[in-house]
Amino acid sequence: MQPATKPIRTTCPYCGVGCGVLATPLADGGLAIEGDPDHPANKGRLCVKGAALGETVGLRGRLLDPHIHGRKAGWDKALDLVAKRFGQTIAKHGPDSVAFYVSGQLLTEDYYVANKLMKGFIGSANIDTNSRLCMASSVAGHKRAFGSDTVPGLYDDFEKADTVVLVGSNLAWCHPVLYQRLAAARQARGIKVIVVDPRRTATCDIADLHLALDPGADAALFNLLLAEIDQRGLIDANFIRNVDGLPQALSAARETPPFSTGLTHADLIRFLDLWTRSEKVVTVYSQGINQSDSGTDKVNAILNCHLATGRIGRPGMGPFSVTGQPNAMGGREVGGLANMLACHLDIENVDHRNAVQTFWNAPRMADKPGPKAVDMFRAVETGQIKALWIICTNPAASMPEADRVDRAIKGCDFVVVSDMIADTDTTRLAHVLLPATGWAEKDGTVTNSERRISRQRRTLPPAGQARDDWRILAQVGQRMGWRDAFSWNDPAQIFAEHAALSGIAGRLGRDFDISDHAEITQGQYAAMQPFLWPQSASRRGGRFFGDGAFHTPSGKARMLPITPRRPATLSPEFPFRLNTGRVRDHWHTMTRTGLAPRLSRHIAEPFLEIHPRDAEKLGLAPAALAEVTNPHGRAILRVLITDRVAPGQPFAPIHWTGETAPTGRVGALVPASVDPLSGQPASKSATVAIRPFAASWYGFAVSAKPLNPRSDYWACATLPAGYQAELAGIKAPDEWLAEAADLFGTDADPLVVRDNRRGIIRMAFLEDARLMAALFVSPDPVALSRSHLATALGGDCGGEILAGRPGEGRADEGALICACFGIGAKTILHSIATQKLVSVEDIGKALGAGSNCGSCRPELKTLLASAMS
Ligand SMILES: Nc1nc2c(c(=O)[nH]1)N[C@H]1C(S)=C(S)[C@@H](COP(=O)(O)OP(=O)(O)OC[C@H]3O[C@@H](n4cnc5c(=O)[nH]c(N)nc54)[C@H](O)[C@@H]3O)O[C@H]1N2
Ligand SMILES: Nc1nc2c(c(=O)[nH]1)N[C@H]1C(S)=C(S)[C@@H](COP(=O)(O)OP(=O)(O)OC[C@H]3O[C@@H](n4cnc5c(=O)[nH]c(N)nc54)[C@H](O)[C@@H]3O)O[C@H]1N2
Ligand code: SF4
Ligand SMILES: [Mo]
Repeated sequence: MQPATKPIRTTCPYCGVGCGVLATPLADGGLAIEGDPDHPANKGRLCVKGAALGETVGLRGRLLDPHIHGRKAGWDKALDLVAKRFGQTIAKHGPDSVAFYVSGQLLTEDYYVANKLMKGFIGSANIDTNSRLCMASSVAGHKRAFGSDTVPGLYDDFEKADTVVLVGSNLAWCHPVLYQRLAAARQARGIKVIVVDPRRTATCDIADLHLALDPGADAALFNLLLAEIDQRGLIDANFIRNVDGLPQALSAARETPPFSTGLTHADLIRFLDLWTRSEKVVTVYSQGINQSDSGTDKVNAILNCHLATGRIGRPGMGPFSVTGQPNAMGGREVGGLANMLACHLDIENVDHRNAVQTFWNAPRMADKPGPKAVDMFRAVETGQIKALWIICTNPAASMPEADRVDRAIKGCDFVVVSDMIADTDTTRLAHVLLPATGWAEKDGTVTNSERRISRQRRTLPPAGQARDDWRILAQVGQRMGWRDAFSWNDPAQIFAEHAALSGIAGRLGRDFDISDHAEITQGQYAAMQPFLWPQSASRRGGRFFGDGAFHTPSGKARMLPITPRRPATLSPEFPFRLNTGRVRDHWHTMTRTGLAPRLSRHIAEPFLEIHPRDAEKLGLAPAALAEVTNPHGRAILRVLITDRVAPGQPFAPIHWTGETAPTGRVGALVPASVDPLSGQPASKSATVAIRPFAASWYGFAVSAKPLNPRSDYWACATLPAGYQAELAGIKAPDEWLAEAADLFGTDADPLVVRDNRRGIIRMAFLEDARLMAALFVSPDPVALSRSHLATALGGDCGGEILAGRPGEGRADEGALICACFGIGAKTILHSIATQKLVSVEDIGKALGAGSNCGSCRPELKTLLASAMS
């Protein structure tokens, strides 16, 4: 396809690495995507999710018009209704009877407007965000230790360090470009990499040491490290003058028994040696730390070690919280959490509050923190919150106790949902549904994990009637009677306002000050280059805290005494601890990555990683289905037997929903137990029971048209030429032909092969000799080449398709490994064997695999190892 215009510099809308993207509009309305060689975060690299962005910008699945009670409506009608219902509810029940639940995937400008509307004009702090499920413990830990929510370091530090410790972070899959930067630097400089994760993840591929500690034992580990730091005389006498709380922190640390982590003595000693002997040490942490009911303590246990040694804010050293969402940081800057104000100001500090009120000329400021996400949905459940606006997040799937949250939203008097996608678990619950512009259509800024602010630029026109989130919010604000305060014409004006407010925050001693941009013009905004905050007359970019100046009232940092706590105890009834997290090629509830066929080829179904010993005990065969239950919910997941997880600690990914696999919603199993300080849920630790799911039949289907599955178990995914579904049921349908007709929405006659003795049925629906749909059913998990059927779909074929494997002369690719070049495991293994390939680089040269985005390099290594063993 010919490019219609020049490339536009923008930013990837997925993870917090914040890679620069060059997007070139194509004549067919699509986008060609490349990494931006000039963006400091990625220097031209992209991972497979970023590289596949062009496949997700079509109109498929998009919400194109406002809807009221399921019927299309004009914008004016929809906005009038939202303003009226919010206004009436506030008039009758007060400002705390309404709430916004927003997202770290909003742009800073959107987020700023939402906050201004709720905290300054509606006059309530009933606004919280999905960052509560993500970064809240890091925020709370930073604030306790530094007096501000500041990430001290830069990505460069990963490359300049001698030792990098990744704690509860699967960087290879979740921050792939940062992982690649680290892997390259490790190769060049011999950096030691330590992974601290109960699970052996793809990230362990570059680990010199993998510490598979007991779940939740992180605070104990870092307490042991702190005691060791002291033992070895490594407390930095100079730096510690800027730190309070050392004696208390040390005495708590000394009480931690040496065998409280589940690690061998030898591994523990290696860790203590590596950490203490490298002055240049970076400790990176993510959801294995944050998503815990003692997440804030875990964060502070890590920060303690860096403060005690003064290893902070200098090149190659420091604690580093990697953020998940593209604008998790921007959300924190605008005060997206219910307990914060804009520009890192504090809602409970009267000077801060007054400064913001004056600046906004706000009629009614919130003066106390609002409820955190879990409590907010409880208030929805009890009816205290009567009108709720959900923007850019899918809480009916992603909140803990997701079924309960789903019921709470269903019971709410008035629910508004702004999303770019029509059908999600949450949009289904809306009274008013508002179409938002998507990534390619939006204009604004985002802040990545290292505090770098980058422009996201409009590359495509809005889909249908979609509007920008900031504009939708401002138009409601205006309709509620605050015309002047919400009268911006473009995001540059909002950015300028935020920058001006940050100057006031800077003068009040806050870290977030970008007042250099307070007078920014539209032209300057259009040309803005990525920059690090702060940007003000007194300070530009760089690292924080190397100088020993902190943002607490005393100016000193605080070490905290940490008493490690264990996660929820198991019971005979619920003897497994379910760990949850992410897979390489999908993003959260898959509303966007689910649209790109190549992103579903890596993993196309919800699964349960379970240790061989557990599987044996439970009678779970490979590829069978397991039923996972607890008092909060139930899930049915494909069994993946592996010693990557420890016995008793199965793992399930979070990406499946009512749209893609209704029994794969693992959020339904996560209890809403939260960290007492941050309110962040313990999403890594659900106690569950597991048993085989009593399927009497299993099926696999492909179809050129969307499928309509209704079986007890199903999981759908997108293919290049249509869709696929895994199916299973407790009781077989009486009539398979009728079942297939329903599933495929067709009354055509299929080719059928039956083996009644083995209970196998195979059907293929052809149209002019082209394969339009096929269904394979068996009493055992269906063994057939899925990639073969997927490739055959839409193409010429005959009855041989019912053999379920490639005919002569056609290779079966096996599971997709390299999504960029579409190369499967079997091809790679074949080439390793026949061409005597011995390294990932060899594979790259021979096949291309792994040489573009590099996301699959850990898996290539595993394939090499398996081929050589
Ligand atoms: N591919 C992909 N990338 C993403 C996302 C995505 O959806 N898909 N989402 C983005 C977002 S919003 C986020 S927040 C990040 C999350 O990025 P990560 O935090 O790296 O990802 P997770 O898979 O949630 O969890 C990380 C690891 O924590 C481990 N863990 C569980 N319990 C413990 C424990 O007690 N201690 C320790 N040390 N580790 C433990 C898990 O085994 C898991 O491997 O990823 C971002 N990037
Ligand atoms: N069990 C378990 N649960 C978890 C986690 C876990 O590890 N385990 N992780 C938690 C974490 S860290 C996170 S961040 C959350 C993520 O959970 P969610 O935020 O619920 O997940 P997303 O799928 O990213 O939802 C984003 C929604 O916004 C829509 N959208 C995309 N762009 C736009 C836009 O520009 N405007 C608007 N209005 N809508 C848009 C998308 O279509 C989608 O419906 O999940 C949390 N839940
Ligand atoms: S690492 Fe991948 S998902 Fe993250 S910002 Fe870069 S391209 Fe996007
Ligand atoms: Mo997240």
